[in-house]
Amino acid sequence: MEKTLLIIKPGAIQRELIGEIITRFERKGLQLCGIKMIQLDDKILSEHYAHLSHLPFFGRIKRSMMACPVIVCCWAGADAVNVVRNMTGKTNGREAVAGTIRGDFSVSVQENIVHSSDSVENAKTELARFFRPDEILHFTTNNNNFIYAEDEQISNV
Ligand code: IDP
Ligand code: MG
Repeated sequence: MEKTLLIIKPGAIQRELIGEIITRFERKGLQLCGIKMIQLDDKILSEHYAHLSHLPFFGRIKRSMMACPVIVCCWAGADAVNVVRNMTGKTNGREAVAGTIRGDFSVSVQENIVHSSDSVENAKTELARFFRPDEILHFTTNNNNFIYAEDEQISNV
């Protein structure tokens, strides 16, 4: 099954939204196959947010992500990257649709609760950035026949 990275950002840790966020993905039918709490540093954030390095507030975005530990999760499922991205919502919490995580819990562009990978290729790079291979667990759950039709239970790593 496809895998993607979700980061529960410092704002969500401080606002005690960890359980709420994890519950959403569990209830959707995605499988949690890696999770840990870590303190991010400038080096890993400079890599992770390299596409924003030209912005005048790049330093501020990184400081916000270092304000306290975060939780990094690996979620697996059919089309997991798109499914998680759609459940995340638009970057700007004020524009994100209600029902999405950002639409329900954020009124900010920067303080937008979670990060999720935006493409299958980036998901692979980002998972490798935050997890060692042995921290992603491969195991079967016994409810897959009720979550997917037979032809949807594809193994696309
Ligand atoms: P994404 O998280 O929706 O993929 P990106 O453009 O990749 O959005 O930006 C990464 C993160 O950087 C955002 O989630 C947000 O926290 C922050 N960010 C992006 N653009 C802005 C901005 O214009 N102002 C403040 N923070 C921003
Ligand atoms: Mg992004």
